[in-house]
Amino acid sequence: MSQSFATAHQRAVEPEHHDVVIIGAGFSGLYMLYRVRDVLGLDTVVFEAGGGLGGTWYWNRYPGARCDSESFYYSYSFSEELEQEWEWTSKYPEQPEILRYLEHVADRFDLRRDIRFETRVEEAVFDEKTARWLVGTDDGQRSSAQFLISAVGCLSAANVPDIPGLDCFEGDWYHTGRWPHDGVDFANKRVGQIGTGSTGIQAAPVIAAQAAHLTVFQRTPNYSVPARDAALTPERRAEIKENYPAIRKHTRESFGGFPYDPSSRSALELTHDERTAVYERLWQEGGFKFLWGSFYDLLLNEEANETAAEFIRSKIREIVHDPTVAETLAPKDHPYGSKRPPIDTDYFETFNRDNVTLVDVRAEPIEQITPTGLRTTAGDHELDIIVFATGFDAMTGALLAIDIRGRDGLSLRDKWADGPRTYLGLQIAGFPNLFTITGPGSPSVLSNMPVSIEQHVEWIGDCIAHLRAAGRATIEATPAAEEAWVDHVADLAQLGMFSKANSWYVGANIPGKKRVFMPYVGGVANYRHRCDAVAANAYEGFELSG
Ligand code: FAD
Ligand code: N01
Repeated sequence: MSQSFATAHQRAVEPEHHDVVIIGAGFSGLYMLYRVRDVLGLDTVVFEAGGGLGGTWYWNRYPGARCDSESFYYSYSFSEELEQEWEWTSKYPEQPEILRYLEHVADRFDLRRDIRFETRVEEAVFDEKTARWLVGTDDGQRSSAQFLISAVGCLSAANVPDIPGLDCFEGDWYHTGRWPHDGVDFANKRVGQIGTGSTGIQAAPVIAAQAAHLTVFQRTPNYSVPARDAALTPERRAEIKENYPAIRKHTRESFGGFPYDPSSRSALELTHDERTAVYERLWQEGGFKFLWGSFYDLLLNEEANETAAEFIRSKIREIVHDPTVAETLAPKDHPYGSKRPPIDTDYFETFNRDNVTLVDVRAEPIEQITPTGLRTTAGDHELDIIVFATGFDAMTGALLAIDIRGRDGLSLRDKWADGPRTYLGLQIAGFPNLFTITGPGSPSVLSNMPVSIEQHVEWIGDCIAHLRAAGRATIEATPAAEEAWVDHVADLAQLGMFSKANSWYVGANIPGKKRVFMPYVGGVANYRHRCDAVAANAYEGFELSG
């Protein structure tokens, strides 16, 4: 028996008993709590490692942090009253506003009383005799529950790369996903930023405007399209509120959870000039419509994709004055959209500033951090502050940080050693009554996430209600259903552009992580229908017992 399994059983304290334990109090955990406590009437507790609620929006307080789904659909749809009373100020609100929204949700539905903050779940063991989960937290407590629901987030386990010398750095360093609550003063500082993903692209323009000097260390250049944020006028807000039922229906029945109709045209059926006119219009409009609303085949056909990729490169060359810097910023080694595409506010323009330097760490790799800065193979960069915009151990990192043991002491870490295996991204064979909101094998990070989160929460809530009504104690994915789903997810991933990049979708950003494409590429609407059909068909692929 493993050390951890023994530890959970041997903790001296008597466990608290609940119907449901939820791990995490972000978008997912908050709605899950509402659903099982207020709709189903179950005794529920949420454990949250952070000092407050909000998940992503609690932790990511870096300069420039904001959403890139538009606020009117980057929000919950489950309460009409909530929808009608909340006023978003802009298309892409900044982190404080999104956090305020989630705090409002928690207050409105009186959620805080069942959330234990600053409480990290360290282990969870399924006790076969009682068919209950035994959950151990870092405050030494243990809890038992019939159902264990993971709402730990796909992008919550911060990744600080193991660069030699960080311990000896005499300046300050920060990871964007663990940003200090009272901010960072960049005035008169020489700042180094490692990373040019969505986060780095949001942070660099804001840091550059405050710091004495910003050096951006880029490993992979990124395709980015302007966000063109704008305030929402009272008329626009009224129009959105009036149309909410249709907007929400649209998002649920769409491919990516966005309320836009995908284009029915191929990029290859237009002349070069006609196509460029489409790209130009969407570039001026800004946001994700460039990807979703231009041509249907950008993520399906490499030649079509290249037309969009080349358009973005041409824009980078137009914006950035120094041709060498522009060429370094222009991505050429992966298709557009094969890595999570960012949108930005003045990212490429930032490299025209006198106080900004771009360092290509593929040409001159980082060797080490020194007491006074960062050394690449080409020389030393003196720095007062290092910002790690280096992303997350995505999709599996937060879940596997917990020692989870299913039937016969089976460890989830062992089970997933060669990549995550789930049925529908919702359950794992060998781990009865454990549900994973936005788990690997579901659309999750390939969608506007609140749509996928709500779908999972509602499916799980309905499933628990079904079990209780039917007098069943457990539900568990069968190994055969899991196997078939894993194969299906992998087959779909081969079809488009996604397998053509070293992205965090495949775990390529974490040294040693098995490369497996983790999200489900089949789209939000298909996926929803599949989950609904499984439930309607007596939970096909699951075994219900007890
Ligand atoms: P999270 O918000 O990550 O919450 C998980 C919570 O679980 C965290 O608070 C964490 O502390 C807690 N937790 C984890 N492990 C434990 C443990 N062992 N014990 C206790 N607590 C634990 N998505 C979009 O669709 N559109 C966007 O515009 C968008 N913008 C984003 C911007 C940023 C900067 C980032 C990082 C992500 C963004 N995302 C966006 C993705 C975003 O993560 C989701 O939209 C959503 O917020 C996820 O909610 P969640 O509750 O599932 O997870
Ligand atoms: O993380 P990332 P992120 N040496 O992994 C580089 C969501 N999000 O925090 O590409 C040098 O994308 C790494 O290089 P490479 C969104 O889903 C949304 O930016 O691996 N560089 C890359 O440039 C997003 O996709 C918003 O070669 C290293 C960067 O660090 C997800 O969160 C805003 C390195 C990491 O990019 C993660 O985004 C922010 C090393 N050792 C985030 N290790 C919205 O606006 C890593 N890098 C919605």
